[in-house]
Amino acid sequence: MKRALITGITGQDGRHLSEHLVHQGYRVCGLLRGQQNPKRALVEREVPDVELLDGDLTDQVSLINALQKSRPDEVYNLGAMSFVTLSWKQSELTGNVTGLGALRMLEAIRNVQGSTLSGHTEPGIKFYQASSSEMFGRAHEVPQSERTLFHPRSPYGVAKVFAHYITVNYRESYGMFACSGILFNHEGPRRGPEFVTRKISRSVARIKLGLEDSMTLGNIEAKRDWGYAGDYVKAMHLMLQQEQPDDYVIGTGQSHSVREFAEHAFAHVGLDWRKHVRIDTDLLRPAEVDLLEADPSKARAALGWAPEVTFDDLVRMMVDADLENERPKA
Ligand code: NAP
Ligand code: G4F
Repeated sequence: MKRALITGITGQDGRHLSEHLVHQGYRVCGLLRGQQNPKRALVEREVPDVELLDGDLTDQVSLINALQKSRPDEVYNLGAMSFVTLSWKQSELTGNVTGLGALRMLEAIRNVQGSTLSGHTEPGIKFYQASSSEMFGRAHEVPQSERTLFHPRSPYGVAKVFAHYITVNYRESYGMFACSGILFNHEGPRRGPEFVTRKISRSVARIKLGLEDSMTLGNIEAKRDWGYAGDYVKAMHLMLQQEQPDDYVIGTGQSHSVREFAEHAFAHVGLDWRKHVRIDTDLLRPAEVDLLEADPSKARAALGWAPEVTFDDLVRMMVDADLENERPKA
């Protein structure tokens, strides 16, 4: 039985990935932070087979302990402060968790494998780093591939660039089996309500049910390459099953604006978005990422990976799930 340790187990991807790995026959451990983490119950309910271990990406000893307890074949580092807007307000903490957290985990792996600073690590524990299309930021070309220059536009993006390159560096310096998945936006009913897709699907449901009348948005012209999280975690797993470690762009290859997402979501319940959406300039970001669109051809060719859920399916899935969540219980 293979074993995996996942950081960020309480997040959208952690819950999808742990489900996928349990289904593949893995024994899965998840790193849980804090003494009263309110999401513990959610993970226990959704993925009861996962064993939760205490730890925090800002505390290296806790990472070493978690590795010693779980003895994983594969580590998936999904833990991060992942909300871009918050990264301007808590930039130092973002750098510490999202950037240095990856370095701490890589060093913890070297520590438990008994390697020295100058020595090469046996490619024992395989490592996956959750890199992000946010690293492309003010994108130098469209679409973006593994060869596109990075130009991050937020403290979050900058922290992810550090985590990405330290992963590449540990692969090159110590021979570690370390991969980065450069994932474009992926969503679904488990998406946090602070992100724009879920904010829209939730508001659409509440407006349809008569619980609210309107919602606010910031920059509705921003374009993203949106896919379904359940599809994307399969690519993470596939990367660690290859002969050689490498980095891969994961996305659909199609982009849509926030405006289009809202249009589709309101239309799905028979409403006109223009009657319910107000623009709030306070929601604009200090520096915006205007257009992200993936070139996932390397992942298609090398991993045999392709997304299954279309943009239209994704919007419908999220709105339908929120109609169910928001419907007053009898
Ligand atoms: P998410 O739902 O925001 O989950 C983030 C996870 O990180 C949570 O489990 C959170 O735990 C954990 N975390 C936060 N601070 C931590 C700390 N100090 N120590 C340990 N864990 C900590 O994010 P997601 O959407 O699942 O994304 C997973 C990863 O992929 C993240 O690294 C994200 O940056 C990256 N990514 C996401 C996307 C996307 O579109 N979803 C695209 C590219 C890359 P708590 O619940 O305790 O806060
Ligand atoms: O949904 P968002 O907050 O996601 P963003 O910034 O693209 O980041 C997400 O995807 C990244 C991958 O590229 C991940 F690495 C990251 O962790 C996260 O998962 O915003 C999407 C777009 C932005 O351009 C934003 O300005 O939507 C625009 N937007 C317009 N109104 C809004 C809103 N975003 C939010 N969150 N809330 C609004 O009201």
